[in-house]
Amino acid sequence: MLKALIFDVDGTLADTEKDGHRVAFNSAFKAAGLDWQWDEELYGKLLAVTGGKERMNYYLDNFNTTFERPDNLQQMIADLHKSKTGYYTKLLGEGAIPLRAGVKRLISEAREAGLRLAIATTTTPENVTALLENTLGKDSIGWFEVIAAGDIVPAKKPAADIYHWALKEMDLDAADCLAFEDSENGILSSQGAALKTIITVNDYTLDHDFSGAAIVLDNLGEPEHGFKIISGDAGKHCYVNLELLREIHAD
Ligand code: XBP
Ligand code: MG
Repeated sequence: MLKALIFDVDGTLADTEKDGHRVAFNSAFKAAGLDWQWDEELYGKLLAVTGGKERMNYYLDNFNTTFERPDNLQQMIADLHKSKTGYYTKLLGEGAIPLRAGVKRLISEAREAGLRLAIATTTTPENVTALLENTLGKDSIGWFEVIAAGDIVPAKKPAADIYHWALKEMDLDAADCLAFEDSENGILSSQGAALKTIITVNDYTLDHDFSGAAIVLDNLGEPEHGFKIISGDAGKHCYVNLELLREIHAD
C-alpha cells in the first residue's frame, strides 16, 4: 500500500537554483570581497555537485584553479556558506521563489488522504523551513513527519544515505513510498534506496539520464493546465493526483 511521499526540495518543490541559490552564492562572494561570479551557464555545470560547500570546493578545483587558497580554506568556505544561507533565506522571505505547478495541490491532497510526508534534500535545513513557510504557510513544516536535510548524512546525493535516513526515521520500507526528484543526482539517490521515483524536470535537468524513473514529466500539472509526458505512461491522467500515484505505485 502507498503510505508516504518523499520530496526532494531544490528543483522539485520549487525552481530554486538559478534565481535563488545562485544569486545568494554571488551575493555572499561579493560581500566577502571575492571576484567569483557564477553565471547561469557556469552554475549549470556546478550543479554536478550537490551541497553548497561541496559546490564551492568543486568550483575552486575545476573552474578557478588560480585562486590563492588561504590555509583555512574550509573555514572560509563554511563562512561563505553561512553568509549564502542568509542571503538565500532572505530571498525566500521576499517571496522570490514560488512553488512549482501542482506541488501545493498534491501536498494538500496527500494530507487529506492521510498519506505521510517527508523531505529528503541536500540543502541546509534553514532553507527548507524558509521555502515551506513562505509558500505553504507557517505551520507547513509540521506537515512533514521527517525533514532529512543538509549535513545530517555526510555523503550527499547521489549517495542514497539521505533517503535511507528518512526511511529509517519513518520506519517505512521503500516499497511503501514514492519519491519525487528533478535531477540525475536525485534519482541516483532515491533509486539507490530502492524508491520508485517520479521526475519533474527543469531547465537545468532536461537532458539528465532518468533511466528507471517511474515517469518523467515537465511538471506535476494542474487540472486546468496538464503536464507534458517526457517518458512513461500516465494512463488517462493529465495531472499528478493520488489516483495516478496509486497506479504508479501498484505498477
Ligand atoms: C540541491 C543542492 C543544494 C543547493 C544548495 O540538490 O544541490 O546543494 O543547491 O544548498 P538536491 P546548500 O535538490 O538534489 O537535494 O547551499 O544549502 O548546501
Ligand atoms: Mg533537486
